[in-house]
Amino acid sequence: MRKKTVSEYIEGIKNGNRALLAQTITLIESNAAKHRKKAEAILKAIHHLSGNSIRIGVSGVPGAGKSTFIETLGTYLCNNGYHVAVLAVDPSSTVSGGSILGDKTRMSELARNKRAFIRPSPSGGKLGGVHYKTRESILLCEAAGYDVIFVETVGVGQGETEVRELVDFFILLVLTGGGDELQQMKRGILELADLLCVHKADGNNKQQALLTQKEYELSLHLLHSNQDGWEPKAVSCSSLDNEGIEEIWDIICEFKTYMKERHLFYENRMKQSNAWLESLVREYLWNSFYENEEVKKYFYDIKTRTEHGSLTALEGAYELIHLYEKRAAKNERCD
Ligand SMILES: Nc1nc2c(ncn2[C@@H]2O[C@H](COP(=O)(O)OP(=O)(O)O)[C@@H](O)[C@H]2O)c(=O)[nH]1
Ligand SMILES: [Mg+2]
Repeated sequence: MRKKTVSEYIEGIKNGNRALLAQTITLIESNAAKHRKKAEAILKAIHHLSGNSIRIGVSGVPGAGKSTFIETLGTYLCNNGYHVAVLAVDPSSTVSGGSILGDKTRMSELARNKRAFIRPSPSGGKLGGVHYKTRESILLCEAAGYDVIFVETVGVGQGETEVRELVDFFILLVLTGGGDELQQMKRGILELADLLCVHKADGNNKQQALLTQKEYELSLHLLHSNQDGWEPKAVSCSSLDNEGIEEIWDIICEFKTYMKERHLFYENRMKQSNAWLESLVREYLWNSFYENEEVKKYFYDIKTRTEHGSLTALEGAYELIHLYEKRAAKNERCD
């Protein structure tokens, strides 16, 4: 297949071409240096078209029903005129083996919808968390005209914090289980949620789900009692029976209005953008350090010497940094 030019990718995204959007995401997820330049040019060109969406994180343990929930809410939104993009991080290799297929199958209705775009990305061997290019993918989806973006991640402690940094609204799906479950849930994770949803509130489980919801309501209220801003809510819903889904969308709309009225919506995005800037610089310096010829040449030698005690870790680190700086200065002179 002929390689596409940067302008072809950009045009494709602007026209909302789903195949080209998917190809662009593949390009930005690539680590190859030749792709990096193209990816940068595309992101720069579409940046002014991004930002116009509500970014929603959905987290929960494997099997909590995240994909099914997104499918039901996403289909409802498509039927109401929205364009929905789903960025699902797939922990297949580490958890269930091949769940990319599972996710696609479970979101089959949404996947067929012309107003929806579904993109599973590998989590890169990490358990939970987001793909390290999910933020860029969000921007691309927005530029392609998607106004509701879901980011699905498996929650295992780490995942929630990462996805919180990327989204405006964070939904945590939990299952019934009563007090024990609540006890086990780390307070830190509970604090991240804007909405806690007791999922699968149907059939024999409905009553128990309502009780669990009450317990969560109480804990969220206690957790939040001294803070300003949005007070997290607890609800219950069933994606299979399509119950409580519209109400959840109403809460998200209420949140958006609440945050915008208080100028907190964009303030939050600005904070996220600053954190992103720092993390990009960190990533750049990290790569530049480990790709440095002198560092590569002496790294294992220095590491072995620190392991054997002939060099302290501090001395070893300074020696490496010194080698790095010397080589970087030499490269600069040659440029
Ligand atoms: N009873 C019930 N089961 C559900 C509901 N939503 C999802 N499930 C089931 O829970 C299982 C896991 O769902 P899935 O969406 O793949 O969970 P994920 O791993 O969190 O994405 C599947 O067998 C679903 O059919 C629901 O609202 N009620
Ligand atoms: Mg899933």
